[in-house]
Amino acid sequence: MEAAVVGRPNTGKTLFVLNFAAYLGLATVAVDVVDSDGRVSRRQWPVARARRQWVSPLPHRTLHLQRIRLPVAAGKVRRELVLIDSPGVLDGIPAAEAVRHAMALTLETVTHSSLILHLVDASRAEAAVGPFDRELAAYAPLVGAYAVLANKMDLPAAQAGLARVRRLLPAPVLIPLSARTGRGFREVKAFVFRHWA
Ligand SMILES: Nc1nc2c(ncn2[C@@H]2O[C@H](COP(=O)(O)OP(=O)(O)OP(=O)(O)O)[C@@H](O)[C@H]2O)c(=O)[nH]1
Ligand SMILES: [Mg+2]
Repeated sequence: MEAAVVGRPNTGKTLFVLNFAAYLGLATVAVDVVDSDGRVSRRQWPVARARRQWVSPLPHRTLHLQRIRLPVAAGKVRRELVLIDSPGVLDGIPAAEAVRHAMALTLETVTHSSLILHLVDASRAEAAVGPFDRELAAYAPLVGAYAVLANKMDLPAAQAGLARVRRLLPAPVLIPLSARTGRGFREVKAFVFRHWA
């Protein structure tokens, strides 16, 4: 089962994926990094190291698709969940070619994903939702199971942002989340299991 984790830059996609892996009990993550020519390199890293390396306050930290493989147990059955951490998508077209290319990878991923987790940064309050978010909210339910994750709920401004997300994004499922504290992870896991394909 594959789930795409998408959103604007800096919304917390990478921190969510890594901390969700830790929540599922993993100390080490196996990550397939897909480069721009489609070549895949496998890395096996402690979660803490991956966090230091891949999570950044600067936007456009993730420029490749990173497939994080997570073994999950459902009763006696062991299954694999692959979370696809994707480059953030801007509202406009950026000048830097590497960023444009990375954004295209994300858009292509969305078109063939059976499960889409859409992160927004609720702590940006009035700016929590942008044009890309609205487009994605209109399109994603046509291609797969879809949930909006309103992230950074541990920050004070996020309450206002959450209200705005509720008002502006017509998502069937909205989960308040903190990739930092783990709030909402249980609900995300239940959502993924409900839609296991
Ligand atoms: N307080 C708080 N900070 C968060 C949370 N999630 C992410 N951050 C911070 O937000 C910044 C961006 O996090 P990333 O996980 O790198 O964001 P991203 O969406 O992967 O960014 P790109 O790869 O550039 O698209 C980092 O400084 C994180 O520590 C959260 O739930 N709460
Ligand atoms: Mg990232």
